[in-house]
Amino acid sequence: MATSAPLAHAASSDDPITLSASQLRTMRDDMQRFLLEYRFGMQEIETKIAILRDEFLLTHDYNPIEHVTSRLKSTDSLLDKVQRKGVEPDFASIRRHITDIAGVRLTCSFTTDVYRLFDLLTEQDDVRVLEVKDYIAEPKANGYKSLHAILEVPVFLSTGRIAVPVEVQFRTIAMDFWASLEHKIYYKFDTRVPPELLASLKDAADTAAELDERMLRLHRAIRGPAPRGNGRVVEL
Ligand code: 0O2
Repeated sequence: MATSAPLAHAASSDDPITLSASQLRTMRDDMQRFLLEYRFGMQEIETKIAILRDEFLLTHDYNPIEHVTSRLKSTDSLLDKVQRKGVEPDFASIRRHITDIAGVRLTCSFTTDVYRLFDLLTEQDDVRVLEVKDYIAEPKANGYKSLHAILEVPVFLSTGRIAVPVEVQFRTIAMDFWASLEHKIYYKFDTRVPPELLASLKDAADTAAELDERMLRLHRAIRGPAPRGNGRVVEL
């Protein structure tokens, strides 16, 4: 695939253009191949998480992961973002500027597990951390909490090694519950959410954070200190 091949004019111009069936097929194939690389990157991260979960369960009789979901951005949503961010509509520019084409969301019971999993993944020597946004330490104004990381992993293709960025979101069950409801409300009101609902959502985020703290205290009372992935012992 030509890495700087333009994505026709779909994302940059409103001018009507005429494409032959074979040009359209080539564009579709290029896009599928481009997205496939991200699917492979996502699978690499999923495998790393599955290994950590299984090994943790076996070694420590404890599973720090509640559930894992993954998604590849749809072509429509990718092109929307390309346009919104003013990115040049060619594969090389998209690769450089859009880093959440592949996304993995990892939900844990406790905030301590969120950071433990973050450490265990980012300490692996084939993982490169491109960016970290800690919305748990510094929640967004609306109450959103999650730890975001863009992790670059190697993928080995028949043509050689490529590095693929994957956005990994780490959060607790309570944070996840809140975020999925907030997401639905945001879409239902087409981003114009009534102020009283926004206030109520913020209030719910505070309640969720309080629940996280209380559950963690209870968990610590039951289990006591727990081993960290690298053998160090941390207070849970
Ligand atoms: P989707 O469909 O979940 O992928 P970016 O636009 O990504 O370049 P941004 O917004 O600074 O830049 O990135 P950030 O802060 O890392 O957030 C990216 C993703 O985090 C979002 O992806 C959401 O999944 C989630 N997120 C961030 N803020 C909020 C929030 O206030 N509420 C909820 N519910 N989720 C949030 P997308 O692309 O919006 O959607």
